[in-house]
Amino acid sequence: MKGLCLLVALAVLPLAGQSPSVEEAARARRLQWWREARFGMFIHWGLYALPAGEWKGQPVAGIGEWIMNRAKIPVAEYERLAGRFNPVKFNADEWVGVAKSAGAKYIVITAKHHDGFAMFASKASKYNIVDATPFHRDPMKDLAAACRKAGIRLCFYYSQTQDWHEPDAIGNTWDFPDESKKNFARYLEDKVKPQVRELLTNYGPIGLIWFDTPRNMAKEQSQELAALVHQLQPDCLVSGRVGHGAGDYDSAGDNQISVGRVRRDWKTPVTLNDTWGFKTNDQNWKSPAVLIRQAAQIASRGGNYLLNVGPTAEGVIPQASVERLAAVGQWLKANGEAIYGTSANPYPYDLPWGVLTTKPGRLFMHVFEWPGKELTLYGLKSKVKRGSLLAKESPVEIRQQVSAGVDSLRLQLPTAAPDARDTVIALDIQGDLEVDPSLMQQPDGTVTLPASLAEMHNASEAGMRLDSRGVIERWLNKEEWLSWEFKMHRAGTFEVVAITSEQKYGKGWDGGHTVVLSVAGQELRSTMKNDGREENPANAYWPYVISKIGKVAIGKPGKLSLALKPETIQAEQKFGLTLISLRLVPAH
Ligand code: FHN
Repeated sequence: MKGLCLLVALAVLPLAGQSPSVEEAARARRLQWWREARFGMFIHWGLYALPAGEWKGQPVAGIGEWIMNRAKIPVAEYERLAGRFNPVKFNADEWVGVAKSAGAKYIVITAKHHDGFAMFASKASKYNIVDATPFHRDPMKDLAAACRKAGIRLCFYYSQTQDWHEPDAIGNTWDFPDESKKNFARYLEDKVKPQVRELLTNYGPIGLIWFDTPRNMAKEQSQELAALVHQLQPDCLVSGRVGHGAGDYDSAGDNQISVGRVRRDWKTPVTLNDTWGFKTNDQNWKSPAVLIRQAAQIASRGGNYLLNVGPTAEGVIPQASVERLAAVGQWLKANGEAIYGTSANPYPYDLPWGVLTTKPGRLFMHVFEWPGKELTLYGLKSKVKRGSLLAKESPVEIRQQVSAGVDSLRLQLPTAAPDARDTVIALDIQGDLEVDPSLMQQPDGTVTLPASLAEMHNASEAGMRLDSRGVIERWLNKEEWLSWEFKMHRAGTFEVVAITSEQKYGKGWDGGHTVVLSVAGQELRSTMKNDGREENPANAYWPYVISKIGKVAIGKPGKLSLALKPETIQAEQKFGLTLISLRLVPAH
Protein backbone atom coordinates (compact mmCIF):
# COMPACT_ATOMS: atom_id res chain seq x y z
CA MET A 1 0.00 0.00 0.00
CA LYS A 2 2.85 2.39 0.89
CA GLY A 3 4.36 1.91 -2.59
CA LEU A 4 1.03 2.68 -4.19
CA CYS A 5 0.65 5.88 -2.09
CA LEU A 6 4.07 7.05 -3.21
CA LEU A 7 3.23 6.39 -6.85
CA VAL A 8 -0.01 8.34 -6.57
CA ALA A 9 1.76 11.20 -4.80
CA LEU A 10 4.48 11.31 -7.47
CA ALA A 11 1.96 11.23 -10.26
CA VAL A 12 0.07 14.09 -8.68
CA LEU A 13 2.98 16.33 -7.77
CA PRO A 14 3.83 17.89 -11.14
CA LEU A 15 0.21 18.98 -11.57
CA ALA A 16 -0.10 20.39 -8.07
CA GLY A 17 3.07 22.37 -8.73
CA GLN A 18 1.89 24.00 -11.96
CA SER A 19 2.17 27.77 -12.13
CA PRO A 20 -1.06 29.64 -11.37
CA SER A 21 -1.46 30.89 -14.95
CA VAL A 22 -1.05 27.39 -16.41
CA GLU A 23 -3.55 26.08 -13.86
CA GLU A 24 -5.98 28.90 -14.64
CA ALA A 25 -5.71 28.24 -18.38
CA ALA A 26 -6.36 24.53 -17.83
CA ARG A 27 -9.36 25.33 -15.64
CA ALA A 28 -10.77 27.76 -18.20
CA ARG A 29 -10.48 25.07 -20.87
CA ARG A 30 -12.23 22.51 -18.65
CA LEU A 31 -15.02 24.94 -17.83
CA GLN A 32 -15.84 25.70 -21.46
CA TRP A 33 -18.36 22.92 -22.11
CA TRP A 34 -19.97 23.38 -18.73
CA ARG A 35 -20.55 27.11 -19.22
CA GLU A 36 -22.13 26.32 -22.55
CA ALA A 37 -24.28 23.52 -21.06
CA ARG A 38 -25.81 25.42 -18.11
CA PHE A 39 -28.19 22.54 -17.37
CA GLY A 40 -27.73 18.94 -16.30
CA MET A 41 -29.70 16.05 -14.80
CA PHE A 42 -28.68 14.66 -11.42
CA ILE A 43 -29.46 11.02 -10.58
CA HIS A 44 -29.44 9.78 -6.99
CA TRP A 45 -29.65 6.01 -7.21
CA GLY A 46 -28.53 3.40 -4.73
CA LEU A 47 -29.61 0.74 -2.23
CA TYR A 48 -31.67 3.37 -0.37
CA ALA A 49 -34.21 3.25 -3.22
CA LEU A 50 -35.34 -0.13 -1.82
CA PRO A 51 -36.57 1.05 1.61
CA ALA A 52 -37.71 4.23 -0.18
CA GLY A 53 -38.14 6.21 3.05
CA GLU A 54 -39.50 3.46 5.34
CA TRP A 55 -37.65 1.23 7.76
CA LYS A 56 -39.33 -1.70 9.51
CA GLY A 57 -42.74 -0.34 8.57
CA GLN A 58 -42.04 3.14 9.96
CA PRO A 59 -41.55 6.27 7.88
CA VAL A 60 -38.11 7.79 8.31
CA ALA A 61 -38.06 11.59 8.12
CA GLY A 62 -35.71 13.48 5.83
CA ILE A 63 -34.09 12.83 2.49
CA GLY A 64 -34.33 9.25 1.21
CA GLU A 65 -30.63 8.51 0.64
CA TRP A 66 -29.92 9.34 4.30
CA ILE A 67 -32.12 6.52 5.65
CA MET A 68 -29.18 4.45 6.91
CA ASN A 69 -27.94 7.39 8.96
CA ARG A 70 -31.33 8.69 10.12
CA ALA A 71 -32.54 5.25 11.26
CA LYS A 72 -29.04 4.29 12.50
CA ILE A 73 -29.18 1.05 10.55
CA PRO A 74 -26.23 -1.21 11.38
CA VAL A 75 -23.90 -1.98 8.47
CA ALA A 76 -24.64 -5.70 8.67
CA GLU A 77 -28.37 -5.03 8.32
CA TYR A 78 -28.10 -2.38 5.59
CA GLU A 79 -25.74 -4.61 3.59
CA ARG A 80 -28.57 -7.12 3.25
CA LEU A 81 -30.39 -4.68 0.96
CA ALA A 82 -27.80 -5.49 -1.67
CA GLY A 83 -29.06 -9.09 -1.83
CA ARG A 84 -32.47 -7.76 -2.89
CA PHE A 85 -31.35 -4.98 -5.23
CA ASN A 86 -32.27 -6.09 -8.72
CA PRO A 87 -33.21 -3.19 -11.01
CA VAL A 88 -34.60 -5.31 -13.83
CA LYS A 89 -36.36 -2.36 -15.42
CA PHE A 90 -33.19 -0.27 -15.68
CA ASN A 91 -32.69 0.94 -19.23
CA ALA A 92 -29.81 3.33 -19.77
CA ASP A 93 -31.13 4.57 -23.12
CA GLU A 94 -34.43 5.48 -21.50
CA TRP A 95 -32.76 7.42 -18.69
CA VAL A 96 -30.52 9.28 -21.09
CA GLY A 97 -33.60 9.91 -23.24
CA VAL A 98 -35.31 11.54 -20.25
CA ALA A 99 -32.28 13.81 -19.79
CA LYS A 100 -32.13 14.59 -23.48
CA SER A 101 -35.78 15.52 -23.79
CA ALA A 102 -35.42 17.70 -20.68
CA GLY A 103 -32.78 19.66 -22.57
CA ALA A 104 -30.05 18.56 -20.13
CA LYS A 105 -26.56 18.48 -21.60
CA TYR A 106 -25.02 16.17 -19.00
CA ILE A 107 -25.97 13.72 -16.32
CA VAL A 108 -24.35 13.31 -12.91
CA ILE A 109 -25.06 9.95 -11.28
CA THR A 110 -24.22 8.79 -7.77
CA ALA A 111 -21.39 6.31 -8.32
CA LYS A 112 -21.07 6.04 -4.55
CA HIS A 113 -23.18 7.95 -2.06
CA HIS A 114 -22.70 8.28 1.71
CA ASP A 115 -23.93 4.70 2.29
CA GLY A 116 -20.64 3.55 0.73
CA PHE A 117 -22.20 1.23 -1.85
CA ALA A 118 -20.54 1.44 -5.28
CA MET A 119 -23.07 1.46 -8.11
CA PHE A 120 -20.30 0.36 -10.47
CA ALA A 121 -17.89 -2.56 -10.86
CA SER A 122 -15.12 -2.03 -8.35
CA LYS A 123 -12.03 -4.05 -7.60
CA ALA A 124 -11.29 -1.74 -4.67
CA SER A 125 -14.37 -2.86 -2.71
CA LYS A 126 -16.59 -5.92 -3.01
CA TYR A 127 -19.45 -3.76 -1.75
CA ASN A 128 -20.58 -2.95 -5.27
CA ILE A 129 -23.52 -3.60 -7.59
CA VAL A 130 -21.76 -6.26 -9.68
CA ASP A 131 -20.39 -8.37 -6.83
CA ALA A 132 -23.03 -7.87 -4.15
CA THR A 133 -26.41 -7.82 -5.94
CA PRO A 134 -28.38 -10.33 -8.00
CA PHE A 135 -28.24 -7.79 -10.85
CA HIS A 136 -24.53 -8.60 -11.41
CA ARG A 137 -24.24 -5.85 -14.03
CA ASP A 138 -22.52 -2.51 -14.17
CA PRO A 139 -25.17 0.13 -15.01
CA MET A 140 -22.46 2.77 -15.49
CA LYS A 141 -21.16 0.87 -18.52
CA ASP A 142 -24.63 1.02 -20.09
CA LEU A 143 -24.97 4.68 -19.18
CA ALA A 144 -21.58 5.52 -20.65
CA ALA A 145 -22.60 3.87 -23.93
CA ALA A 146 -26.05 5.51 -23.95
CA CYS A 147 -24.57 8.94 -23.22
CA ARG A 148 -22.02 8.57 -25.98
CA LYS A 149 -24.79 7.73 -28.46
CA ALA A 150 -26.96 10.65 -27.37
CA GLY A 151 -24.22 13.28 -27.13
CA ILE A 152 -24.73 13.73 -23.39
CA ARG A 153 -21.76 14.02 -21.05
CA LEU A 154 -21.49 11.44 -18.30
CA CYS A 155 -20.41 12.69 -14.87
CA PHE A 156 -20.05 10.91 -11.54
CA TYR A 157 -21.03 11.88 -8.01
CA TYR A 158 -18.64 10.40 -5.44
CA SER A 159 -18.96 10.83 -1.65
CA GLN A 160 -15.36 11.19 -0.55
CA THR A 161 -15.65 11.75 3.20
CA GLN A 162 -18.89 10.20 4.37
CA ASP A 163 -18.98 6.46 3.90
CA TRP A 164 -21.18 4.82 6.50
CA HIS A 165 -19.94 1.38 5.49
CA GLU A 166 -16.31 2.00 6.41
CA PRO A 167 -14.86 2.13 9.93
CA ASP A 168 -12.22 4.70 8.90
CA ALA A 169 -14.54 7.09 7.09
CA ILE A 170 -16.82 9.83 8.33
CA GLY A 171 -20.41 9.56 9.45
CA ASN A 172 -21.14 6.15 10.95
CA THR A 173 -21.12 6.79 14.69
CA TRP A 174 -23.47 3.92 15.55
CA ASP A 175 -21.30 1.01 14.31
CA PHE A 176 -17.97 2.76 14.74
CA PRO A 177 -18.29 5.11 17.74
CA ASP A 178 -14.62 5.18 18.70
CA GLU A 179 -13.20 8.20 16.86
CA SER A 180 -9.69 7.45 18.12
CA LYS A 181 -9.59 4.24 16.08
CA LYS A 182 -10.39 5.98 12.80
CA ASN A 183 -7.73 6.51 10.18
CA PHE A 184 -9.28 8.73 7.53
CA ALA A 185 -6.10 8.88 5.44
CA ARG A 186 -6.13 5.09 5.18
CA TYR A 187 -9.73 5.14 3.92
CA LEU A 188 -8.75 7.77 1.31
CA GLU A 189 -5.88 5.64 0.07
CA ASP A 190 -7.65 2.26 0.23
CA LYS A 191 -11.06 3.12 -1.14
CA VAL A 192 -11.51 6.67 -2.41
CA LYS A 193 -8.48 7.05 -4.64
CA PRO A 194 -8.66 3.55 -6.16
CA GLN A 195 -12.38 3.98 -6.88
CA VAL A 196 -11.94 7.46 -8.36
CA ARG A 197 -9.23 5.93 -10.53
CA GLU A 198 -11.65 3.19 -11.65
CA LEU A 199 -14.33 5.76 -12.48
CA LEU A 200 -11.93 7.77 -14.56
CA THR A 201 -10.39 4.78 -16.31
CA ASN A 202 -13.25 2.44 -17.16
CA TYR A 203 -16.00 4.62 -18.65
CA GLY A 204 -14.37 6.84 -21.25
CA PRO A 205 -14.26 10.63 -20.96
CA ILE A 206 -16.02 11.91 -17.85
CA GLY A 207 -17.35 15.48 -17.68
CA LEU A 208 -16.91 16.04 -13.98
CA ILE A 209 -16.51 14.35 -10.63
CA TRP A 210 -19.03 15.68 -8.16
CA PHE A 211 -17.43 15.27 -4.74
CA ASP A 212 -19.68 16.17 -1.83
CA THR A 213 -19.64 17.15 1.85
CA PRO A 214 -15.91 17.91 2.29
CA ARG A 215 -16.31 17.78 6.10
CA ASN A 216 -12.94 16.90 7.63
CA MET A 217 -10.81 16.93 4.46
CA ALA A 218 -7.45 18.60 5.04
CA LYS A 219 -6.43 21.14 2.41
CA GLU A 220 -3.72 18.85 1.02
CA GLN A 221 -6.20 15.96 0.78
CA SER A 222 -8.66 18.06 -1.23
CA GLN A 223 -5.88 19.28 -3.49
CA GLU A 224 -4.49 15.78 -3.99
CA LEU A 225 -7.88 14.40 -4.93
CA ALA A 226 -8.50 17.21 -7.42
CA ALA A 227 -5.04 16.69 -8.87
CA LEU A 228 -5.64 12.96 -9.18
CA VAL A 229 -8.76 13.62 -11.24
CA HIS A 230 -6.93 16.09 -13.48
CA GLN A 231 -4.00 13.76 -13.87
CA LEU A 232 -6.24 10.91 -15.02
CA GLN A 233 -8.46 13.07 -17.21
CA PRO A 234 -7.15 16.62 -17.65
CA ASP A 235 -10.48 17.82 -19.08
CA CYS A 236 -12.58 16.46 -16.22
CA LEU A 237 -13.99 19.12 -13.87
CA VAL A 238 -13.85 18.76 -10.09
CA SER A 239 -16.79 20.07 -8.06
CA GLY A 240 -16.26 22.75 -5.45
CA ARG A 241 -17.35 20.34 -2.75
CA VAL A 242 -14.00 18.59 -2.90
CA GLY A 243 -13.18 21.25 -0.30
CA HIS A 244 -10.76 24.12 0.36
CA GLY A 245 -11.39 25.85 -2.98
CA ALA A 246 -9.55 23.02 -4.75
CA GLY A 247 -12.42 22.42 -7.18
CA ASP A 248 -12.82 24.04 -10.58
CA TYR A 249 -15.94 25.91 -9.55
CA ASP A 250 -18.04 26.78 -6.49
CA SER A 251 -21.24 25.26 -5.28
CA ALA A 252 -24.25 26.95 -3.76
CA GLY A 253 -26.09 25.06 -1.03
CA ASP A 254 -28.64 22.42 -2.01
CA ASN A 255 -31.78 23.98 -3.48
CA GLN A 256 -30.24 27.39 -3.09
CA ILE A 257 -29.79 29.97 -5.80
CA SER A 258 -26.86 32.25 -5.14
CA VAL A 259 -27.52 35.95 -5.34
CA GLY A 260 -25.37 39.01 -5.32
CA ARG A 261 -21.91 39.21 -6.73
CA VAL A 262 -20.95 35.69 -7.72
CA ARG A 263 -17.21 35.66 -8.26
CA ARG A 264 -16.51 32.19 -9.66
CA ASP A 265 -18.42 29.75 -11.81
CA TRP A 266 -20.95 27.96 -9.65
CA LYS A 267 -23.73 25.43 -9.72
CA THR A 268 -26.70 24.53 -7.64
CA PRO A 269 -28.35 21.13 -7.29
CA VAL A 270 -32.14 21.15 -6.98
CA THR A 271 -34.68 18.50 -6.01
CA LEU A 272 -37.89 18.00 -8.00
CA ASN A 273 -39.69 17.11 -4.75
CA ASP A 274 -38.08 17.18 -1.26
CA THR A 275 -35.72 14.23 -1.56
CA TRP A 276 -32.76 13.21 -3.73
CA GLY A 277 -33.03 9.42 -3.39
CA PHE A 278 -36.42 7.83 -4.16
CA LYS A 279 -39.07 8.02 -1.41
CA THR A 280 -42.49 6.53 -1.99
CA ASN A 281 -44.34 9.12 0.05
CA ASP A 282 -42.71 12.31 -1.17
CA GLN A 283 -45.18 13.83 -3.59
CA ASN A 284 -44.31 17.48 -2.96
CA TRP A 285 -43.39 18.19 -6.58
CA LYS A 286 -42.21 21.55 -7.86
CA SER A 287 -44.25 22.89 -10.76
CA PRO A 288 -42.74 23.28 -14.23
CA ALA A 289 -43.14 27.07 -13.81
CA VAL A 290 -40.88 27.03 -10.74
CA LEU A 291 -38.31 24.86 -12.53
CA ILE A 292 -38.27 26.99 -15.67
CA ARG A 293 -37.87 30.18 -13.64
CA GLN A 294 -35.08 28.60 -11.62
CA ALA A 295 -33.27 27.68 -14.83
CA ALA A 296 -33.50 31.32 -15.93
CA GLN A 297 -32.57 32.74 -12.52
CA ILE A 298 -29.51 30.51 -12.26
CA ALA A 299 -28.33 31.32 -15.79
CA SER A 300 -28.89 35.02 -15.05
CA ARG A 301 -26.42 34.72 -12.19
CA GLY A 302 -23.90 32.77 -14.23
CA GLY A 303 -24.63 29.41 -12.61
CA ASN A 304 -25.25 25.83 -13.66
CA TYR A 305 -28.56 24.12 -12.86
CA LEU A 306 -28.60 20.47 -11.86
CA LEU A 307 -32.08 19.00 -11.56
CA ASN A 308 -32.42 15.73 -9.69
CA VAL A 309 -34.33 12.51 -10.25
CA GLY A 310 -34.43 9.58 -7.83
CA PRO A 311 -35.14 6.33 -9.72
CA THR A 312 -36.84 3.41 -7.97
CA ALA A 313 -35.05 0.23 -6.93
CA GLU A 314 -36.42 -1.38 -10.09
CA GLY A 315 -34.62 1.24 -12.14
CA VAL A 316 -37.54 3.45 -13.13
CA ILE A 317 -37.51 7.26 -13.07
CA PRO A 318 -40.82 8.29 -11.44
CA GLN A 319 -43.43 9.46 -13.94
CA ALA A 320 -43.95 12.74 -12.05
CA SER A 321 -40.26 13.54 -12.61
CA VAL A 322 -40.38 12.55 -16.28
CA GLU A 323 -43.37 14.84 -16.87
CA ARG A 324 -41.79 17.83 -15.17
CA LEU A 325 -38.51 17.39 -16.98
CA ALA A 326 -40.34 17.09 -20.29
CA ALA A 327 -42.11 20.40 -19.61
CA VAL A 328 -38.76 22.07 -18.95
CA GLY A 329 -37.44 20.48 -22.14
CA GLN A 330 -40.32 21.80 -24.22
CA TRP A 331 -39.76 25.29 -22.90
CA LEU A 332 -36.04 24.99 -23.64
CA LYS A 333 -36.74 23.83 -27.17
CA ALA A 334 -38.33 27.18 -27.88
CA ASN A 335 -36.23 29.33 -25.55
CA GLY A 336 -32.94 27.47 -25.14
CA GLU A 337 -31.00 30.22 -26.83
CA ALA A 338 -31.69 32.36 -23.75
CA ILE A 339 -30.12 29.73 -21.42
CA TYR A 340 -27.42 27.64 -23.14
CA GLY A 341 -24.10 29.41 -23.50
CA THR A 342 -25.43 32.60 -21.98
CA SER A 343 -23.66 34.97 -19.62
CA ALA A 344 -25.05 36.55 -16.49
CA ASN A 345 -27.28 39.59 -16.11
CA PRO A 346 -25.26 42.67 -17.07
CA TYR A 347 -26.92 44.70 -14.30
CA PRO A 348 -25.72 44.04 -10.75
CA TYR A 349 -29.32 43.72 -9.50
CA ASP A 350 -32.51 41.86 -10.45
CA LEU A 351 -35.32 43.54 -12.32
CA PRO A 352 -38.80 43.77 -10.75
CA TRP A 353 -40.44 41.64 -13.46
CA GLY A 354 -37.86 38.86 -13.95
CA VAL A 355 -34.25 38.25 -14.95
CA LEU A 356 -31.79 38.87 -17.80
CA THR A 357 -29.31 36.68 -19.64
CA THR A 358 -27.04 37.70 -22.46
CA LYS A 359 -24.95 36.55 -25.43
CA PRO A 360 -22.73 38.57 -27.71
CA GLY A 361 -25.11 40.88 -29.58
CA ARG A 362 -28.22 39.73 -27.69
CA LEU A 363 -29.97 40.51 -24.43
CA PHE A 364 -32.73 38.20 -23.22
CA MET A 365 -35.45 39.49 -20.94
CA HIS A 366 -37.09 36.63 -19.02
CA VAL A 367 -40.42 38.09 -17.99
CA PHE A 368 -41.98 36.24 -15.04
CA GLU A 369 -44.46 38.95 -13.99
CA TRP A 370 -46.18 40.03 -17.18
CA PRO A 371 -46.81 43.79 -17.09
CA GLY A 372 -49.47 43.79 -19.85
CA LYS A 373 -49.10 46.00 -22.93
CA GLU A 374 -45.94 47.87 -21.98
CA LEU A 375 -42.63 47.17 -20.31
CA THR A 376 -39.85 49.68 -19.72
CA LEU A 377 -36.21 48.90 -19.06
CA TYR A 378 -33.98 51.62 -17.65
CA GLY A 379 -30.25 51.93 -17.90
CA LEU A 380 -29.60 50.16 -21.21
CA LYS A 381 -27.06 52.31 -22.99
CA SER A 382 -26.50 50.24 -26.16
CA LYS A 383 -28.67 50.73 -29.17
CA VAL A 384 -31.33 48.06 -29.68
CA LYS A 385 -31.79 47.11 -33.32
CA ARG A 386 -34.76 44.81 -32.91
CA GLY A 387 -36.93 43.17 -30.29
CA SER A 388 -38.85 39.89 -30.60
CA LEU A 389 -40.71 37.26 -28.62
CA LEU A 390 -38.13 34.49 -28.76
CA ALA A 391 -40.45 31.47 -28.78
CA LYS A 392 -42.80 32.90 -31.41
CA GLU A 393 -40.16 34.73 -33.38
CA SER A 394 -42.65 37.60 -33.63
CA PRO A 395 -41.40 41.20 -33.52
CA VAL A 396 -41.95 43.52 -30.58
CA GLU A 397 -42.25 47.25 -31.12
CA ILE A 398 -39.56 49.20 -29.29
CA ARG A 399 -38.85 52.85 -28.54
CA GLN A 400 -35.56 53.96 -27.07
CA GLN A 401 -34.92 57.40 -25.64
CA VAL A 402 -33.05 59.37 -23.04
CA SER A 403 -35.23 61.63 -20.98
CA ALA A 404 -34.19 63.55 -17.87
CA GLY A 405 -30.86 61.75 -18.05
CA VAL A 406 -32.41 58.25 -17.93
CA ASP A 407 -31.90 55.76 -20.76
CA SER A 408 -35.17 54.00 -21.27
CA LEU A 409 -36.32 51.29 -23.61
CA ARG A 410 -40.07 50.93 -24.00
CA LEU A 411 -41.54 47.72 -25.40
CA GLN A 412 -45.09 47.30 -26.70
CA LEU A 413 -46.34 43.85 -25.73
CA PRO A 414 -49.41 41.63 -26.04
CA THR A 415 -51.81 42.25 -23.15
CA ALA A 416 -51.66 38.67 -21.88
CA ALA A 417 -48.44 36.77 -21.18
CA PRO A 418 -47.61 34.46 -24.11
CA ASP A 419 -46.00 32.11 -21.54
CA ALA A 420 -47.01 32.77 -17.94
CA ARG A 421 -43.99 30.80 -16.68
CA ASP A 422 -41.31 32.80 -18.49
CA THR A 423 -41.78 34.73 -21.72
CA VAL A 424 -38.43 35.55 -23.26
CA ILE A 425 -38.03 38.79 -25.18
CA ALA A 426 -34.84 38.86 -27.25
CA LEU A 427 -33.18 42.18 -28.00
CA ASP A 428 -30.63 42.49 -30.79
CA ILE A 429 -27.93 44.89 -29.66
CA GLN A 430 -25.70 47.00 -31.82
CA GLY A 431 -22.05 46.77 -30.79
CA ASP A 432 -21.02 45.83 -27.28
CA LEU A 433 -23.59 45.60 -24.56
CA GLU A 434 -23.43 48.56 -22.21
CA VAL A 435 -25.60 49.26 -19.19
CA ASP A 436 -25.63 51.85 -16.42
CA PRO A 437 -24.64 49.76 -13.39
CA SER A 438 -25.94 52.26 -10.81
CA LEU A 439 -28.78 51.28 -8.56
CA MET A 440 -31.85 53.16 -9.72
CA GLN A 441 -35.51 53.60 -9.27
CA GLN A 442 -37.46 51.29 -11.54
CA PRO A 443 -40.25 52.33 -13.93
CA ASP A 444 -42.90 51.18 -11.41
CA GLY A 445 -41.48 53.74 -8.95
CA THR A 446 -39.90 51.22 -6.58
CA VAL A 447 -36.30 51.29 -5.42
CA THR A 448 -34.70 48.04 -4.24
CA LEU A 449 -31.41 48.27 -2.40
CA PRO A 450 -29.92 44.76 -2.23
CA ALA A 451 -27.63 43.85 0.65
CA SER A 452 -25.18 42.51 -1.91
CA LEU A 453 -24.62 46.05 -3.24
CA ALA A 454 -24.39 47.81 0.12
CA GLU A 455 -21.22 49.40 1.32
CA MET A 456 -20.30 47.91 4.71
CA HIS A 457 -18.95 50.27 7.35
CA ASN A 458 -16.85 49.29 10.39
CA ALA A 459 -17.23 45.60 9.52
CA SER A 460 -14.60 43.63 11.40
CA GLU A 461 -13.17 40.31 10.25
CA ALA A 462 -15.49 38.33 12.51
CA GLY A 463 -18.35 40.76 12.08
CA MET A 464 -21.11 41.23 9.53
CA ARG A 465 -20.64 39.57 6.16
CA LEU A 466 -22.49 38.82 2.98
CA ASP A 467 -23.10 35.10 2.59
CA SER A 468 -23.59 33.29 -0.71
CA ARG A 469 -27.36 33.62 -0.39
CA GLY A 470 -26.90 37.39 -0.67
CA VAL A 471 -27.84 37.85 2.97
CA ILE A 472 -26.02 40.10 5.41
CA GLU A 473 -25.53 37.95 8.49
CA ARG A 474 -23.48 37.90 11.69
CA TRP A 475 -24.64 41.49 12.26
CA LEU A 476 -24.37 41.60 16.03
CA ASN A 477 -22.31 44.72 16.53
CA LYS A 478 -24.25 47.99 16.45
CA GLU A 479 -21.20 49.92 15.29
CA GLU A 480 -21.47 48.18 11.91
CA TRP A 481 -23.76 49.80 9.34
CA LEU A 482 -24.68 49.83 5.67
CA SER A 483 -25.13 52.46 3.00
CA TRP A 484 -26.21 52.62 -0.65
CA GLU A 485 -26.15 55.20 -3.41
CA PHE A 486 -28.95 55.22 -5.94
CA LYS A 487 -30.61 57.30 -8.61
CA MET A 488 -34.16 58.49 -8.17
CA HIS A 489 -36.08 59.84 -11.17
CA ARG A 490 -39.49 60.46 -9.62
CA ALA A 491 -39.63 61.92 -6.13
CA GLY A 492 -42.54 61.28 -3.74
CA THR A 493 -43.47 59.52 -0.54
CA PHE A 494 -42.28 55.94 -0.07
CA GLU A 495 -43.05 53.09 2.30
CA VAL A 496 -39.77 51.52 3.38
CA VAL A 497 -39.61 47.82 4.18
CA ALA A 498 -36.68 45.65 5.11
CA ILE A 499 -36.50 42.13 3.71
CA THR A 500 -34.68 39.91 6.18
CA SER A 501 -34.05 36.20 6.33
CA GLU A 502 -35.22 33.43 8.61
CA GLN A 503 -32.93 30.51 9.31
CA LYS A 504 -33.36 27.42 7.14
CA TYR A 505 -36.74 25.66 7.45
CA GLY A 506 -38.11 28.61 9.44
CA LYS A 507 -35.84 27.76 12.38
CA GLY A 508 -35.52 31.12 14.01
CA TRP A 509 -35.36 34.83 13.43
CA ASP A 510 -34.25 37.55 15.82
CA GLY A 511 -36.38 40.71 15.95
CA GLY A 512 -36.64 43.71 18.23
CA HIS A 513 -33.54 45.54 16.96
CA THR A 514 -33.87 49.31 16.68
CA VAL A 515 -32.53 50.90 13.52
CA VAL A 516 -32.18 54.38 12.11
CA LEU A 517 -32.57 54.90 8.40
CA SER A 518 -31.35 58.20 6.95
CA VAL A 519 -32.10 59.43 3.47
CA ALA A 520 -32.59 62.86 1.87
CA GLY A 521 -32.00 64.64 5.17
CA GLN A 522 -34.64 62.63 7.05
CA GLU A 523 -34.37 59.98 9.72
CA LEU A 524 -36.70 57.08 10.36
CA ARG A 525 -36.42 55.24 13.65
CA SER A 526 -37.96 51.79 13.79
CA THR A 527 -38.05 48.50 15.65
CA MET A 528 -37.56 45.46 13.44
CA LYS A 529 -40.56 43.18 13.84
CA ASN A 530 -42.07 40.31 11.91
CA ASP A 531 -44.70 41.89 9.66
CA GLY A 532 -45.23 38.74 7.65
CA ARG A 533 -43.41 36.25 5.52
CA GLU A 534 -42.75 36.40 1.81
CA GLU A 535 -41.82 33.52 -0.44
CA ASN A 536 -38.12 33.40 -1.22
CA PRO A 537 -37.83 32.70 -4.96
CA ALA A 538 -34.20 31.64 -4.50
CA ASN A 539 -34.82 29.05 -1.80
CA ALA A 540 -38.19 27.78 -0.65
CA TYR A 541 -36.69 26.45 2.60
CA TRP A 542 -35.37 29.85 3.64
CA PRO A 543 -38.34 32.22 3.93
CA TYR A 544 -38.15 36.01 3.89
CA VAL A 545 -39.42 38.07 6.79
CA ILE A 546 -40.75 41.53 6.06
CA SER A 547 -40.22 44.40 8.54
CA LYS A 548 -42.03 47.64 7.90
CA ILE A 549 -39.74 50.55 8.70
CA GLY A 550 -41.96 53.57 7.95
CA LYS A 551 -42.54 56.31 5.39
CA VAL A 552 -40.14 58.83 3.90
CA ALA A 553 -40.93 61.81 1.70
CA ILE A 554 -38.27 62.48 -0.91
CA GLY A 555 -38.69 65.98 -2.33
CA LYS A 556 -36.22 66.03 -5.19
CA PRO A 557 -35.06 63.45 -7.73
CA GLY A 558 -31.34 62.93 -8.22
CA LYS A 559 -28.51 60.90 -6.77
CA LEU A 560 -29.24 59.95 -3.18
CA SER A 561 -27.56 58.03 -0.46
CA LEU A 562 -29.26 56.01 2.22
CA ALA A 563 -27.77 54.68 5.45
CA LEU A 564 -29.06 51.98 7.77
CA LYS A 565 -27.56 52.05 11.27
CA PRO A 566 -28.57 49.91 14.21
CA GLU A 567 -29.07 51.55 17.62
CA THR A 568 -29.60 48.28 19.45
CA ILE A 569 -29.29 44.68 18.29
CA GLN A 570 -31.15 41.82 19.96
CA ALA A 571 -29.50 38.45 19.67
CA GLU A 572 -31.78 36.17 21.63
CA GLN A 573 -31.13 33.29 19.23
CA LYS A 574 -27.69 34.59 18.32
CA PHE A 575 -28.69 35.49 14.76
CA GLY A 576 -28.83 39.26 15.25
CA LEU A 577 -29.83 41.45 12.34
CA THR A 578 -30.07 39.95 8.86
CA LEU A 579 -30.76 41.80 5.64
CA ILE A 580 -31.50 40.82 2.05
CA SER A 581 -32.67 44.20 0.79
CA LEU A 582 -34.46 47.43 1.55
CA ARG A 583 -37.44 48.29 -0.59
CA LEU A 584 -38.86 51.77 -1.15
CA VAL A 585 -42.38 51.48 -2.57
CA PRO A 586 -44.39 54.55 -3.68
CA ALA A 587 -47.04 55.26 -1.03
CA HIS A 588 -50.55 56.03 -2.14
O1 FHN B 1 -25.75 14.78 1.92
C1 FHN B 1 -25.88 14.97 0.54
C2 FHN B 1 -27.26 14.72 0.06
O2 FHN B 1 -27.63 13.41 0.35
C3 FHN B 1 -27.35 14.95 -1.45
O3 FHN B 1 -26.51 14.09 -2.14
C4 FHN B 1 -26.94 16.37 -1.73
C5 FHN B 1 -26.99 16.77 -3.18
O4 FHN B 1 -26.43 18.01 -3.34
N1 FHN B 1 -25.58 16.61 -1.26
C6 FHN B 1 -25.38 16.34 0.18
C7 FHN B 1 -25.78 17.44 1.04
O5 FHN B 1 -25.41 18.67 0.58
